[in-house]
Amino acid sequence: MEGALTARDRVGIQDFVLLDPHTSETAFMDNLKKRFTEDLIYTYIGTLLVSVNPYKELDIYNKKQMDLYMGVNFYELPPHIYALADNAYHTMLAEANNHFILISGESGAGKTEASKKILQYYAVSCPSTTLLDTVRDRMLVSNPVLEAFGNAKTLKNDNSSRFGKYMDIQFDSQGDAVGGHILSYLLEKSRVVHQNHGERNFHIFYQLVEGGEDDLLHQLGLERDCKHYNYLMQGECANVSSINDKNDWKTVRNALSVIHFDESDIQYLFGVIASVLHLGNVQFDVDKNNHASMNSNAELRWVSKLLGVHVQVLQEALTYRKIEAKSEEVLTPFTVDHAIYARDALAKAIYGRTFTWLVNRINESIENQDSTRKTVIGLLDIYGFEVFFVNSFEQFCINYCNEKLQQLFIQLTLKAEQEEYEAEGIEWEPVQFFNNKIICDLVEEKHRGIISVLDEECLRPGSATDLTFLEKLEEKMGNHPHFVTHKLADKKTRKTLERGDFRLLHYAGEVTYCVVGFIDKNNDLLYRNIKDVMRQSQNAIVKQCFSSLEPDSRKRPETVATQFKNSLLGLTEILMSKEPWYVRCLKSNENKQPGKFDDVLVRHQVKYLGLMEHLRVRRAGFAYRRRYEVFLKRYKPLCPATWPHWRGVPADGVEKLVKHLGYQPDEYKMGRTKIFIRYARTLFATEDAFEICKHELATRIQAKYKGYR
Ligand code: AOV
Ligand code: MG
Repeated sequence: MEGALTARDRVGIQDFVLLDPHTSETAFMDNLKKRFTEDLIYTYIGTLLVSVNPYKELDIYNKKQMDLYMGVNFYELPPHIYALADNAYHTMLAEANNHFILISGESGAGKTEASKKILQYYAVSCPSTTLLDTVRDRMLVSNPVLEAFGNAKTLKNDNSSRFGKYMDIQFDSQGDAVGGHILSYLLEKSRVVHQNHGERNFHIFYQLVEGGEDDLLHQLGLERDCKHYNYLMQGECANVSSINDKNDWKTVRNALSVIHFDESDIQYLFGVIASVLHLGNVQFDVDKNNHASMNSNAELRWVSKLLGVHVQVLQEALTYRKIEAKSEEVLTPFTVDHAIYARDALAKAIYGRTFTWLVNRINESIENQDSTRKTVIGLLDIYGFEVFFVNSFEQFCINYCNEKLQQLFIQLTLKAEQEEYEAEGIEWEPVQFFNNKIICDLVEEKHRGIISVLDEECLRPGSATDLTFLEKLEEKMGNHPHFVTHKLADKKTRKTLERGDFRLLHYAGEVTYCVVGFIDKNNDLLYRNIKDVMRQSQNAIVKQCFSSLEPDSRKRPETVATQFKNSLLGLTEILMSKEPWYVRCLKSNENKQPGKFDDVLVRHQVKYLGLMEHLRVRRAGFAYRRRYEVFLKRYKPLCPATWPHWRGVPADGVEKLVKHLGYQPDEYKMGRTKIFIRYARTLFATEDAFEICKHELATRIQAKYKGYR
């Protein structure tokens, strides 16, 4: 039919590798958009899955779909997150090794949703025994609990992850999901005491205030209205249309019982949450000596009651600093600013440590007790790259983390490719990537990187300030191509920078960081006497959180940035020991608008995520590779010698098959276990021939059956 659109024209091509070998970025974008318009949000680049956030519910995540994808070859069905999950799973089982799925993309691109879908797929689809169902239930419900405590509304995403999460899902040799383990990374604690306009504190606070039962609120001394609480109102957006705190409260409450929280745990846990809300309302007065003073007011009494510490002791800890001088203890009164600082530091510490406690408790409940060998699939869902109007220490850490993951992606894709060609005895031409190692080094290099400079300033007693930190950076980084400040900039760029800023040219774009608060946040100091008081707490969670071995108090604790750097190093090692799968999430538009595809925004992400380069790498030597058995199984109807059965060695069958199809010698190479096909068009032609053949076969079979009737 002339003029009519074929299905392929309409829905695009489901694997970019099958596009014309000289695919331009424009053709790439056209394909992505075409598919997105048809609600086809997934497209492959080989085995990598590209996902574009549709910002609307699609009817593609249900049991029926899960069943459809179970055990099916990657390319037989439309691209789907289930297909990737299923392939990782079956490869893990077949090869008895560990895998991980790296989900990346900027804030709001769909990482957390993708990771939930994968976990659901494993929990629902894998074989199971009744005994294990409870572990799976617990793994599933750990999600809403951790999201309640670790996610928040930001300007980018109404459910933004404010911590990094790596979850190992453990499988036994039968393929049963038998347990899990979660590692969490740097929670954005500063959010507890401060939120920017249009943002919220962590969800759990609103859930408790909006959804908590009357009795519970009464016991915690809370009013059912967020506007009473300073820590909830700074962003002036307690109510968000996309969030139903009341319902979410029910989900979380129910989940807590599934993971075996008893009534006393619940009391203590929400005692902590409520104590933070009351702390935020504690105010200080100035006395005649310009020192902070306070009456033991109702809010303070609630904090003391909920934390189980004496009110006077608490009051003293919030208004005086205890310094040990020789054998004496000296109490130095705080100014109001200091007292506010100490109060906020306490709120952050209680919340941060409780979050860690919660992760540990969840781990206990999803842990698999038996010691038989297990293989794992690790799911990595971290906070995505983010740029706000004002960016601070938190964005610096988050964006550094994304920089590290991009580096890992680069290393693994190149490494994997090289190793595969080598193992199969195939020669190849490497493709050049933009290597962001230069930016990772700029941030993390020992003695020279930004984190080292920051740590040095944090350790320098007395006169170090955020601005001296900036000066040191200017001295050290000088003419680094990815670093600029007002002082170092040329005339044009200078206009876009304030004096207290430094700008990094990240792989994903420029970010201007305001240095204010870097030193404090990196030090994350909590005065000793406050810690001592918390150690006496009658609230079992708080007591436990503060009693665990404190590092030697004479040694300086590691700074926040250094701890984070080391934990990312640990994560990289964990991941490097496993087989990678990738989901690259793209944000379709900045306004969370359903079905809107912003070309400029998407193109930018395609660029910095290196998708075109990845495509080129996939093609550099050979666009496609398939194990001989798999290739033969699919295409054997195309050759009389292999259809319906090939009884010899699969490689010989494949050789016969491709010769019959007329493959030219330059079009393919026979590796040790796989056939490598150089051009996509070759496979494309084979695929087309297969479609026709399938159709003919089906028609013949139908005709045959008709004959019987
Ligand atoms: P993120 O994890 O990548 O951001 P999310 O996974 O939280 O992003 O997605 C943001 C929002 O986009 C979700 O709350 C959904 O409304 C919508 N969304 C994402 N994926 C889908 C999908 N497959 N189908 C329908 N809607 C979707 V961040 O945690 O901020 O880096 O730090
Ligand atoms: Mg997220």
